[in-house]
Amino acid sequence: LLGTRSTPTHALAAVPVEGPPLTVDGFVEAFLQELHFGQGVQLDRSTVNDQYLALARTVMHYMMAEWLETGRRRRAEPTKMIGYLSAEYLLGRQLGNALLATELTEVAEEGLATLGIDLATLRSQEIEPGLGNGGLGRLAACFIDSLAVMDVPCIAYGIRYEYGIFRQTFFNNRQLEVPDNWLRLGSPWEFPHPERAVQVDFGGHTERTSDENGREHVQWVPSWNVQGIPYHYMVPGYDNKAVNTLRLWSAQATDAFNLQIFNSGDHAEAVRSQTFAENISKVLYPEDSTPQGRELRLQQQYFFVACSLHDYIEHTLPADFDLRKLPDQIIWQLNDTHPVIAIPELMRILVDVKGFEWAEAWDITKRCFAYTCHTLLPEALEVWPVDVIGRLLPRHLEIIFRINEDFLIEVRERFPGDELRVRRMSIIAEHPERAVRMAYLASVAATKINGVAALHSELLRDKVLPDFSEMWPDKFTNVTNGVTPRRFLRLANPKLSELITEVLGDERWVTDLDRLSGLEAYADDASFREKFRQVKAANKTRLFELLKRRDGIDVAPDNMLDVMVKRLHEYKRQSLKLLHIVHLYESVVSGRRDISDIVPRTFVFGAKAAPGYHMAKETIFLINSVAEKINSDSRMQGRLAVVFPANYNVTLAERLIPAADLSEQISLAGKEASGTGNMKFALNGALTIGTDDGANVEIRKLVGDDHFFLFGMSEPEVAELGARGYVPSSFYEQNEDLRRAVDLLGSGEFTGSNRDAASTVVNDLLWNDRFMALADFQSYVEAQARVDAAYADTEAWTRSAILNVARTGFFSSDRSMRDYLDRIWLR
Ligand code: GPK
Repeated sequence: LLGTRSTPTHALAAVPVEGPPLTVDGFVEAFLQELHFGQGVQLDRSTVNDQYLALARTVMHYMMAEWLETGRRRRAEPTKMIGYLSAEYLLGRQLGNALLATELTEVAEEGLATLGIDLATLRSQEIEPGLGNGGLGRLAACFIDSLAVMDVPCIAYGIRYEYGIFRQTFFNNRQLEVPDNWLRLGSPWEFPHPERAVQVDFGGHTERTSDENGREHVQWVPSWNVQGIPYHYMVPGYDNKAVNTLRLWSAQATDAFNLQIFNSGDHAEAVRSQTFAENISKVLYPEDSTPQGRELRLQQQYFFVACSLHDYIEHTLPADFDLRKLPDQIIWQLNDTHPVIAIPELMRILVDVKGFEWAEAWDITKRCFAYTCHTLLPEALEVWPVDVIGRLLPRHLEIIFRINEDFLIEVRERFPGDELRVRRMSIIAEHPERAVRMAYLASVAATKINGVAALHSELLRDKVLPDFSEMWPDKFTNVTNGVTPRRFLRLANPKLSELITEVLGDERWVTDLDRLSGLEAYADDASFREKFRQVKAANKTRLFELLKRRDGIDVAPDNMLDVMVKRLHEYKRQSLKLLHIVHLYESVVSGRRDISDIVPRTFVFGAKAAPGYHMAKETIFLINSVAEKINSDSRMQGRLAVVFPANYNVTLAERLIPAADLSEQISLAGKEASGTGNMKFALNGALTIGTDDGANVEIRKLVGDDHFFLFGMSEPEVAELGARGYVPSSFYEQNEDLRRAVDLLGSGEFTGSNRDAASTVVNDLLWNDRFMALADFQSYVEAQARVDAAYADTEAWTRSAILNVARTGFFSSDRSMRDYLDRIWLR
């Protein structure tokens, strides 16, 4: 492979690079250059897409100068850096953030206007790169934003999926999945570096030889390979001239492999092998919180991890680097178990390729990795069958076995005679089939293991990995998740941002979110509350215009906006929300309650279901069916409405969250690792109705009980009810409201008198209800009544909303990054 290291032209001093001038004229000139010479089109003939691509490239010129300078500055003073390994980055649209980072928003707006172009139109032309499923992928995107803002050296590594998370549409109230061809109109934010391609091997077998000292050498003889082409994305800071790198790998057939087959005359086979190789980065697995044990997924995982380690060791470190010092130079942060195969890969590189003794290699490896767990559902912990790994990565399997052997010796030394414990802790599970427990492999190798919220980290220690925390208590720590204030406050809510800046006096809060506490005092200022309400009202109008344009949905302007947006999963309990809605509807149509007694509400859902998750898809069908019925019932007009815009994504979140009054965070306690949507809502002045779960616990503690609607069982109560034996039907029998709601839902009332269509969900609630929706129903309905009462007092509600904003600065992902630096990365 050519040109893998930069050419040694040390004689040529680096020339300072400057972007175009930061003036309207300078910007317009740069933009027209891009239009003419990048897009090859004159302004009068250009399409919106031409203009969008030219604009993106223009903004990139400004960022590029800072990116090059950041690289130069960092090379001059090398410090330990972060290698963030994540199979997902749910980035959202790039343009708005890039304009913000380069301080070009006004200049671009003005400059484009002189050409008769509307910036907002170009912004809506961008297709967001949906290279992630939900919370985990979005968290990675927030984290790399914060690291750039804090000028911490980080290379984020991942996969450049050709198709991201599917586009959701509804047909007859059911979810249909459409492939997300996000690259089809061009992708201006990336630039490929084919000359830095990395070869990745798969399959084959291993061979052993001994040298004259009797030392054994293992050679992996792979049977096929692909190459990874890096695509670079710039990750700009804010007001600090720092730009980090996101490096995403795209799979291609290796030329040698292709040509050999092609020359042999089998053109069809050559094409087939190319397709086969390219399949590796073809599509994002749409599962969330469930492991999908497909071989292709393991190929994806090893593919990006092997590319990334190679890229760092062979291309980023100096040529003569002493690998014994590797832990001083880098820490690889494993975003869940998806990249855990990096651990045996580093061992393979050190032992087989670089000639290290096993013990020394292990000592190095153990100091290079840290592991973040994002779940509490046991079925979501990744496990790979031994024969799948053996077939795909035979050498890695041997290495994993050896790591396990040494580890179990350590366990036996620490706990003599405790063979039960040895079996429990083994990286290799024996039942139901021999398989590698990736979370255990990560736990054995990692310097630190962290959960993503205080409660989650506690449960991780005590319930998910108790044996490991007993063995290595100091490995375990917590870092509560956070969200980037740039995208989710400054960009998504410009009106609130302006108001905040007005009263705080400057924009320092954007990078120092604790400053929001300065708003506390204004909660008691009636004129400020009035302004705050105007912002919320304007955000609602903006959202409703979008929903009208995007989905043809009409929303009553004055209702309380009650929002539940997140992936569809049983543990998140969209069905509990649905039961509440049906309960309200039923109590009115049965005449037990007058519609005028209900505070007018619009319920908003946004949720994608994994294509193979039957119960989740049936729940979507049921929500849409209930919405259809309620919205067409004249008695409900302007009083109760349910809207479910299709294809909830980052772009829609940015419009929805700033408009919300009430944030629904209603998972069963002990199941939601953290949640991050909950933080975004609070920061934008929505009040939360929620269980004592995930980061809700910390949100409530910070905003105070008076400004948070808590309901439901606590985690210990859930555990206790589970231990006693949970019988959902007994709750159904003992609660008339619940019984009526469940009966109506199951009656066919909402599903065209087709009972079967509702029965999957209803029967599960009655006879299984793993996540105890029926047990929490009464408490939920009571909390919703408290919401109604609170909302009726406009001034008090506004005060609470302001206090939510003022008290949640803690949830900035900048703070999360500081915690990682202090507790895990130890720089
Ligand atoms: C957790 F296990 C997983 C997963 O596969 N995907 C995913 O998005 C989420 N998550 C958790 O469910 C959230 O509670 C959490 O806030 C988020 O990861 C980020 O940590």
